[in-house]
Amino acid sequence: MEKNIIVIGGDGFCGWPTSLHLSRSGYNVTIVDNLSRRRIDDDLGAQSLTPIASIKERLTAWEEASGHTIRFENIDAAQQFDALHSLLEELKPEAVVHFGEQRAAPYSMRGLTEKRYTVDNNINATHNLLAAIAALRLDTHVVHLGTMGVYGYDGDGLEIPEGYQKVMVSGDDNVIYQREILYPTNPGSVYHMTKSMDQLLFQFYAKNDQIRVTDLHQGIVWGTQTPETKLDERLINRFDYDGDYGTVLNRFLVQAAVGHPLTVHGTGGQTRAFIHIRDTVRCIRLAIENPPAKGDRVVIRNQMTETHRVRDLARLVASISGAQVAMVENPRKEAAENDLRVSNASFISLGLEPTTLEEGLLEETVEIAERYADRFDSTTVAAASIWTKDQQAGVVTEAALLAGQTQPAA
Ligand code: NAD
Ligand code: USQ
Repeated sequence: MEKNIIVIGGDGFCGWPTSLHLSRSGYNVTIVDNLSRRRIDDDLGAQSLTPIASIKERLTAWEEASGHTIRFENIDAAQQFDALHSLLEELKPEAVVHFGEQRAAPYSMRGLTEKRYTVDNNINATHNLLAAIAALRLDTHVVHLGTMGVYGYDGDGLEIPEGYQKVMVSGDDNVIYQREILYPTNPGSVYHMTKSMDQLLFQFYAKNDQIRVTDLHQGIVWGTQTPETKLDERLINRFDYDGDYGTVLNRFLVQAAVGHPLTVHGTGGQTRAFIHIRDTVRCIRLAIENPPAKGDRVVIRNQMTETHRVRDLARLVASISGAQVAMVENPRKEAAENDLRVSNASFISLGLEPTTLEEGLLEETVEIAERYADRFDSTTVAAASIWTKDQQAGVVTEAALLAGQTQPAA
């Protein structure tokens, strides 16, 4: 009999290709999604560069292309506890992959409504899932998509471990005590803060109810397609490029394709971790296949393959495309320059073979950014969500273009 898997947030950028990959790998997949992300797109007046089909069309296309069926349940995991509880009771899933959160840092800093929504939605969704599994006494493995951003970005070169840190504490009796603690969190937005809070929920339920949890601290996902989403045009994945949901590399690629200057925030000295969407879906399958034992502490794996400095990415994209670079105001409150070294030993030891930027960049430029360039809407590009009143929106100006011509050395 096929094993049941629930994918919460299975209509989203990471969740959709993951659902297809798991379905093709022989799991019986049920997507839970309240389609909130599609509604937020409408509210923001921003649409995916790629034309994404409705969830109904997507599921029909998948059945036609692969012969597999995926069930869909429109449930709000944060608000509809009873429906979530009933589904878990019915399916008794082997694993629940939890992507169902508001995931944009800029959106979470947009205003009071968005801050409160992000906290309510993300914390409630995670807690509802854990509380339901505990109440039903299921042996379900929870695989959660967390973020590298919980560690913070004021790094000075110390390698970030996978979730835990050994520390020595000097007691008032002058004895040195050893502890292994969650790596101290240092979130840079309300969104990243919710992921830090999720960690405590997992720690508690793993200890109290022996729920098996894997928390994946994922870097910025780039790329669009996976082997499964390429099977039919109606299966195409979303590609966000607007000021709130567009992530840096995807934004630079489409900006280059349409002749818009590349919007580097501040000095572009921010170093971040990246992973291609194809590797995201593989990592999630690897995580499902390598669960912790009942009673184990939460397994934390860093899900990233490369680190890059933002201005180096801009330089790389500009050198391929001839795009101009603009050093715009940084709308975020973040370190202007940081180093980042991260251990990803856990996935490499499980057999992950990373897709590098070098291999994937051209495909992404030609097959996505250039192909769908006519759908680009320049009015959604500026990053307008500011972290505090001291920051300014990331708008392209003459001064920003001039600064782009005289960038600091690599
Ligand atoms: P996304 O916005 O494309 O997808 C999230 C999906 O979850 C959407 O379809 C949305 O409708 C759904 N959802 C949100 N709240 C829900 C709720 N209460 N009930 C049911 N469904 C709900 O985001 P994504 O890029 O696919 O990210 C998925 C997860 O991965 C997020 O938790 C995010 O924090 C994490 N992550 C993403 C990235 C990235 O670069 N995209 C990087 C690291 C971690
Ligand atoms: N940036 C620019 N120019 C742009 C857009 C962004 O310079 O046009 C800069 C930002 O200021 C930031 C860096 O690029 O320093 C990364 O920003 P991002 O929007 O690409 O990524 P981020 O806000 O960190 O969030 C994304 C996902 C989030 C996930 C996170 C992983 O939206 O869900 O958790 O990546 S991580 O960054 O590792 O925490």
